[in-house]
Amino acid sequence: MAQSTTGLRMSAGVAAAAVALGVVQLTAAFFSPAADARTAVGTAVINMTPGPVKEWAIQTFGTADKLFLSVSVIAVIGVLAAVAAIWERSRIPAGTLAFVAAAVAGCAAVLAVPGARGVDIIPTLLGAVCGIAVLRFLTGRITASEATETTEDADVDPGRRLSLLTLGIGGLGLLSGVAGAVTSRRLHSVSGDRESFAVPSAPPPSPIPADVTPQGVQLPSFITPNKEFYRIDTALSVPQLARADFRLRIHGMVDREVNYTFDDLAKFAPITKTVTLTCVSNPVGGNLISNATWTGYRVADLLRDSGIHPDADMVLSTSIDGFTAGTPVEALTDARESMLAIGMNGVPLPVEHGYPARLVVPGLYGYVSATKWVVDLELTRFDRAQAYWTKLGWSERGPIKTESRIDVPRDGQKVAKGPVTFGGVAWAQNRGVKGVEVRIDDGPWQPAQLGAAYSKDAWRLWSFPWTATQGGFHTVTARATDNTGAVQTEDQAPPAPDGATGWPTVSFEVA
Ligand SMILES: Nc1nc2c(c(=O)[nH]1)N[C@H]1C(S)=C(S)[C@@H](COP(=O)(O)O)O[C@H]1N2
Ligand SMILES: [Mo]
Repeated sequence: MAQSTTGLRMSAGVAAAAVALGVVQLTAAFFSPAADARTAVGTAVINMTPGPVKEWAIQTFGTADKLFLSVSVIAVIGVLAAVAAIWERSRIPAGTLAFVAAAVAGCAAVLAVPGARGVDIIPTLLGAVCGIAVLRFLTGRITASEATETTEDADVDPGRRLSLLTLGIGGLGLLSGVAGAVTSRRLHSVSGDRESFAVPSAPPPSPIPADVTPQGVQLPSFITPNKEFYRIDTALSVPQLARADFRLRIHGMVDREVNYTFDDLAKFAPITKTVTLTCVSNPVGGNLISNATWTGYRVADLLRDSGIHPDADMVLSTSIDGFTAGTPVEALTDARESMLAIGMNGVPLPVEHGYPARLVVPGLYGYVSATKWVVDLELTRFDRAQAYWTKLGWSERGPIKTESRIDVPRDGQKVAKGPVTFGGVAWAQNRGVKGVEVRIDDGPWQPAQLGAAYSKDAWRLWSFPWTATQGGFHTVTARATDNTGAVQTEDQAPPAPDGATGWPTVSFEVA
């Protein structure tokens, strides 16, 4: 019989954990977002995960990395609770102690959230108390059933009754968790705030000519629709920062500290620019790259009144959730017109892309420049401050490398004999793409046809008409040249520490 009660005890642990998490989630809805221990713990896990593992998660799961993390965290908690519950006895309450330890960890994670206050641990404490109560109640009943079992008087199987009770309690925990998540989304969401915001009209950008897109091949659209724009960040739940609560503090190595409210920004002249963002984690051939038309203000204008000290060489930007990026002062103030963006493709920034404001710096990978939900710009020096990814071993400087990608054909695609058009994209932000060359098998490099160059900060679409004559397997390879004359390097490098390199190659079969 010992075996079956072990199973029961494990289920009791899982049910107790479900109740604990459910109570936390439900009560946290009525506190500040920091009180959400599930998110706080997940964020702590992200922060403590070694760099290479994070990199692997981004590479493997891309935009779904957070779902993977949430599921893993919940699975780990469930397994720990199940195992701990096996050892819960009245003399040595190991399960209870495990719950207490989890509560301590949860409180620590909550208090580590930027802006958290002492009261924000109340939901975690409540959850722990309820979880422990359920654990003791259920394990107590299980122990009692073991004792009565020998009498064999039961007309109803006590194990079955206990299983149903456990299932019911666990289900209640799950329900309150879902209710809590839904409620907190309702209470904290800024989507209404966002919808009521009219992006200021800036001088319109020059219209995008039809010939930015090569004919005869299905390529990504020149402007990426907001919904398809890649998303990478460390935020487990998307920060909800209303315009009324937004402050941008400029401080550090400046003569005058400045604090802007969102409304203060309106005194600056808005601009519109089309800029391609790229993630340093993008492998050769990857899709962590997208192009949008941004509306916002020149960072140079925002910095102008603060009196930057001449020896400051870095702006450490911080988001409301504590992410940081270190950007050269020069990149933020030179002619490339780096922006504090508030609009994306004609609408307010989507919440997951940084509403109400983010940085957009042409020519630098996102990890050193593109801070979303940005609230703080500190003028400092590269030899004094380190940003989030730099602490994890990534390069402190992150200029985007001259790269290209083959979109057509897909790897392994079958191509019919006769004429076919291949194609892809190429980018070298802040320099511009001058040319793309293509090679079939080990043949000579041949110039691709280029879509019109719209701006040096936007990617360029390219196509390559070709006639397939020889059956069998072939490869196609591409390389870009930027406006400085630099040719995309053949040397293969992984994304860490400063961006992947190598020529993209795709295999296809002529049938
Ligand atoms: N607040 C915050 N901003 C951030 C990040 C982050 O983790 N948190 N990630 C950066 C990275 S690594 C990239 S590549 C870009 C991606 O911007 P997107 O999600 O709008 O495409 O955001 C940058 N800004
Ligand atoms: Mo990134």
